[in-house]
Amino acid sequence: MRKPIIAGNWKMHMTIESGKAFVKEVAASLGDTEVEVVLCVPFTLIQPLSTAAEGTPVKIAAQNMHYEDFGAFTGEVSADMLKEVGATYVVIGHSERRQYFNETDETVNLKLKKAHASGLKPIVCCGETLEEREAGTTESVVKRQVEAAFEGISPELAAETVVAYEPVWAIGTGRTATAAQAQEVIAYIRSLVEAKYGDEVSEEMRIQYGGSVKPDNVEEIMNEVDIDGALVGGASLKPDSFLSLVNF
Ligand code: G2H
Repeated sequence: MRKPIIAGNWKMHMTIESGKAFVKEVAASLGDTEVEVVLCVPFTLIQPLSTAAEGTPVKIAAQNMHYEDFGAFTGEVSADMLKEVGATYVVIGHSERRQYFNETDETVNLKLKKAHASGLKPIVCCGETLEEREAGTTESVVKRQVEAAFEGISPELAAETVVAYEPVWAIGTGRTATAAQAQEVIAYIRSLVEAKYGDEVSEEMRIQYGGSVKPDNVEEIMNEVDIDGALVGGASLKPDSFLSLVNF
């Protein structure tokens, strides 16, 4: 049985004060949730929110990292640095990183290896653009991204990796993939994992859907057999809305 994972991706939003208040409010309402609850926050919020979330089910994630341990990489942050300030998870290869910051399949793979080596739990993103979907290349694009990401990753570490399928055309556009569309691609991703690692790993791996998930569509999405969670941007910025997602 895979534990559902609902992750809020705050992107470049929130402050230390609003973030702390958010964590307090959400944690107070969570109780003994069966869901893994993660907040992917800007770098500057990781330490204060990790402290605020201590003793609660809320886990804090970074939205990016560098794949080297240290060095002359102005503006970058390493996996060990993220661990040091309390991050549990790290998002790798979000489409906005791929689109605006030159993230490639190769850097995604290097980051995935480094995250695991440092004891951070990676959430690896993949997904096709609108042009790619319309050209009928969704599966080949996702296959390329997933195979590149997991190059050289052991079965044990693959099983501990979370994959987020986020079709780029559904991100922040209000245009959600239907639950059936999301299920179709996520089942395909699981089949790729099975082909590479076998049954056990593919059954264990959690795969999220992301792209305009909201309180009114989360249940339908989570009801799909291969979908184990959601990576949510806009609808994760208000405690009420985020709680509705967690309580799908
Ligand atoms: C996709 C998602 C969060 P939104 O980027 O990763 O954002 O829910 O706003 O589409």
